[in-house]
Amino acid sequence: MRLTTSVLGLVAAVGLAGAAEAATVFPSFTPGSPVTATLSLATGGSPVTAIFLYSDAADRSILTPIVGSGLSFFFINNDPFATPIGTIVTFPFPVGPIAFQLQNTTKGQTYTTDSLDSDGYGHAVSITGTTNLADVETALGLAAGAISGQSGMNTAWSNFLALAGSAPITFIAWEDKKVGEDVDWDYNDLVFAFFPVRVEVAEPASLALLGAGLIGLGFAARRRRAV
Ligand SMILES: [Ca+2]
Ligand SMILES: [Ca+2]
Repeated sequence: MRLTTSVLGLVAAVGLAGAAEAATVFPSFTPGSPVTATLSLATGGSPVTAIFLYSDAADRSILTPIVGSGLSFFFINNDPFATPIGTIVTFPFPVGPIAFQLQNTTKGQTYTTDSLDSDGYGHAVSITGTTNLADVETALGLAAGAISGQSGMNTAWSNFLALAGSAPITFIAWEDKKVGEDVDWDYNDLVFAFFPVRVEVAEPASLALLGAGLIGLGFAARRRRAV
C-alpha cells in the first residue's frame, strides 16, 4: 500500500512538472539594463494575428508592422483613440522575414525589432515557448496579475488562443525611450503577442528566465514611478 501511494505521488509530481511550460526570453534581459541584440522574426504563413496585452508608459506610441507601405497601425496607447487592451487584429503578411516598429510620437523616436536603434541598443525583447501570461509577467518583472488580471483579459486571451490553435505564439515587449530620455529599460511600455512566427533564439532559456524573474521582482518592488 505504501509503495502504491509513493508511485502515485511520483506520477503526480512528474505530471505537474510536465505541465509547466518553459518560456524563452531573447535577448536575455534584466529590467534596468539595455539589450544589445535584435530580433529575427519570420512568418510561417499568412495572415498574422496579434493581440494588445499591456502598456505601462507615459508616452504615446504606435505599433506598426513593417511590410511594404500603406499599412495601418496595429495598436496605439496613451491617446484619445487608444486601442483597448485585449484588442485582436489580423493582417495579411507575406511568408518570410518580418519586423515591427514602435513609434514614440511624444519623443519623436521610432524603434524596430530587426535593428539596433539610434542609441545603439535593442528596444524590443521576445518571449516564446509559453501561452501562459503568468510566464510573461515573470519574464518582464511584473507583479502577478499585472497582465492577466486586466479587465476583459481572460476572455480576450482565450479568444486569441482559440484562434492560434497549435501555432506558436511570440510575445514582443518594448522599451519606448532611448538613452537621454529618462529611459528605465523595463521593456513593458507596450506588450503584444502574435502568431504564426518563427523566432531565432540562441541561448539557454530557463536560466535567463529565472534570472530575469528574480532580479525583476526586486526591481519592481523598489520601483514605483511608471516610465
Ligand atoms: Ca520604459
Ligand atoms: Ca514602463
